[in-house]
Amino acid sequence: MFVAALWSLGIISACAALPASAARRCRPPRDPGPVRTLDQVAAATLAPEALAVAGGGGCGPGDGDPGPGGGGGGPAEPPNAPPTTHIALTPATPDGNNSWYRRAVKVDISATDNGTVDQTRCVFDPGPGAADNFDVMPDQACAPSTTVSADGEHAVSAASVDTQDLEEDPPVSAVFKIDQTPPELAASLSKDSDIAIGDDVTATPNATDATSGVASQRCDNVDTTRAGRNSVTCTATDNAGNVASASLTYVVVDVTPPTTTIALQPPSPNGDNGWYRSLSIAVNATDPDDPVAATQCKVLPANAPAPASYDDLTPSCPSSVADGDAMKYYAASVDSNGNKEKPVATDAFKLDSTPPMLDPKLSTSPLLLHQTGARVDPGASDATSGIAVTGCGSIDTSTAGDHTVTCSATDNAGNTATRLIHYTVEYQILGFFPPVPGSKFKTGQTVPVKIALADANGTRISDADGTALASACRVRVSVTPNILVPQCMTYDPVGDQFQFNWKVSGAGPAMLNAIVGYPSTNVTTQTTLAIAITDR
Ligand SMILES: [Ca+2]
Ligand SMILES: [Ca+2]
Ligand SMILES: [Ca+2]
Ligand SMILES: [Ca+2]
Repeated sequence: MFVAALWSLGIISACAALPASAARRCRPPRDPGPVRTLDQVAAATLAPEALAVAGGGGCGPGDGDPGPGGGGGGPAEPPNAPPTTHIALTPATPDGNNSWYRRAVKVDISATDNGTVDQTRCVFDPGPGAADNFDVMPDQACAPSTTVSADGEHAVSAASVDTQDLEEDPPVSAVFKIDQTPPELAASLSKDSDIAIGDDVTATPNATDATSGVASQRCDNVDTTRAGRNSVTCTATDNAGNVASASLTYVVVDVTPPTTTIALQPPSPNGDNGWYRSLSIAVNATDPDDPVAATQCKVLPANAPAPASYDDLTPSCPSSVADGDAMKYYAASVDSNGNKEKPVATDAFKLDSTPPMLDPKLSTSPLLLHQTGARVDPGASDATSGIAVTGCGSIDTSTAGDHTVTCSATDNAGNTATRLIHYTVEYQILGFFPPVPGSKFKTGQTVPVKIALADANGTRISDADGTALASACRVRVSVTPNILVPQCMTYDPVGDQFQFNWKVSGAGPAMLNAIVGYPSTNVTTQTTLAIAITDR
């Protein structure tokens, strides 16, 4: 300004004394025009048209050309003014957040002048002092259009000179910043191996951004509710608004085996002494994570070694089991992910569903009419819980013939068996009476065969009974072998005896038989005598 003012005032007339660079800025005008006062120069300096983008001044205002107020007579030539350089950015406003561009920026540099622009210089991202004025900028014409695509904060400065060597000062400048690069994610999990179902696992994005910095970052929740391969997505946004996302894969492992339950039905023993008399067993398995693949079971005596795990069992889980004392039912399951239950579930029971066996036997055989002291042994046995109570009804010998008695037994589980048996109260046969004992039997002779029936005490039966038995042919005689088929004997109420007159036949040794039969039974009472039959 001082130098320019001196020119205007004619105090110095040339730039010969100045350095070469300054000489270009300050070459004297072709037509210096009238001399102006300092006040006039100051007024020109403040004129609006003299202000460039980033201010005016320098040598420009008042350089040689007459100012508005200058000149004496005649029309005034407008004063020369330095060029005005324009920097236009495209897009005009940043498309990202926080004044960041998220794309390349086109920088258009142009200049206007009241005369003719001689040269426009520019410098991108200048170092310190490299854009202070036109002269320090690279001595080459600035490209009208430059596209800047590198991430980072950028500055561009430009200034022009007109053909009259009037330089724009200070230069115009613009700043802008570009971030086209999304953040980088290095997502991590709080637990990245052996993740079990239900584990509390979080994902962290660990985002970084070299240019504009990370504005926000987050990860979705890590789902550990199911076994298997899964993924979680993390996202980050930089301050320019670039978004990055990353997916993190993880594997959730099912480490929980199924739980098997054994349900006895009924739930508590339905017999005596802690015994079940009937039992069904329901086995059920559940798994909190995945399907139950299989269940295995085994039934063993309680004192047998317990199976340790699923593999020690067998594929069948019966709902009914065999009788046994002190049994244990074992069950265990495996899930679809291969987790085997251990230890195995177990429940203990003792089962006797089988009534006792009865095999009654008379203490006395044969059993005679009016015999005393006779009884029946029930012959009870029980293989599982054992006999608790057993017994039979009393034996009735008051009448001859078929009778029944009932025996029963109860095992320790409460199972009861009864059995009705038949027994026959028999007559005692007295005889053979004379003449049969010691006789010789000759063919063709007639021999009276005589017997009597009595009770256990030897008391003969009543005539009424004897007559009835005879009429029913209950008392018979036979000679074996094949000599005399059984023949009805008659009753003699006077002698209280039965008789059959046998006309002897056959020859050789034979057996004489007296046979008493009873209604409703095949039981007979017999007495026999060995005889010898001769021809004469
Ligand atoms: Ca000009
Ligand atoms: Ca970025
Ligand atoms: Ca499971
Ligand atoms: Ca039993």
